[in-house]
Amino acid sequence: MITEETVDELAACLDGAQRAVADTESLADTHPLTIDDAYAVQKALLGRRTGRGERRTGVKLGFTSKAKMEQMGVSEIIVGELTDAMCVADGGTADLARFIHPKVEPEVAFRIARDVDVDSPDTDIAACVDAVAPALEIIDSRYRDFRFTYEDVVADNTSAAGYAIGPWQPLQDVSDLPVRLRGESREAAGSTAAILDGPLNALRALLDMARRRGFALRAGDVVLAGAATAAIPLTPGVTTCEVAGLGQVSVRCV
Ligand code: 0L1
Ligand code: MG
Repeated sequence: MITEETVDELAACLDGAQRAVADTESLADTHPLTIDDAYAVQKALLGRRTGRGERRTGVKLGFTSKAKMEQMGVSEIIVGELTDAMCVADGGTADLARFIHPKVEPEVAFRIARDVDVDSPDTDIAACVDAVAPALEIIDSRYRDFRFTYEDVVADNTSAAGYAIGPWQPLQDVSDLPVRLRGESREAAGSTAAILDGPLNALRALLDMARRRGFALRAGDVVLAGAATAAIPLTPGVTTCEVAGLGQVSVRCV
């Protein structure tokens, strides 16, 4: 385990990169991290954000597709935290100047209805959720050219940079719904089944991670369950995610 001082130093580096909109080198060469180290850096990073007055709004899951897990050589999802500063209203505007090299993913979001007892073996995570919505996630790795190790990306709060949530709908079966992501010049199509064979499985994987990694899941939290297609670059103009039967959400980038 790296020292507390190093945890703070690495969190300051990643925080500085995000705030200065300037990429940084992978940490792997200079600071070989364990996965425990990486989550400690992520926690310190969130502490810096909340210390400046940002409010935590939920969590996001990454590596929820088999293809991405294989590419990274891992077998578990990664979890990052969301804050109100990352939230863009549905139909709202995001300033591209805030980001280094942003990409966007079509996702499904869940809303946690009550505080979750993550340590109880009897907890049924699906029963703690009351709504589901189409969502867009903006990812913006702080590492040069999006080149990172598994530990790097966890330390960097799993590239979390922004999100928008469409109209909340009552919880329903979202295990295999067609998804379309449309930017001004690129688009992608897929299915919610790409998210761990159904986003409810992603919720279950999140509960396991919450137990093992100490994430809180509280009433009102948003959970971004993972991407239904590969990310596309976030570019000027309108980007829309449509999930069949759920609705759509869009952001306009300037
Ligand atoms: O799925 C995701 O939200 C992406 C997680 C981080 C990996 C990346 O930046 O590509
Ligand atoms: Mg994502």
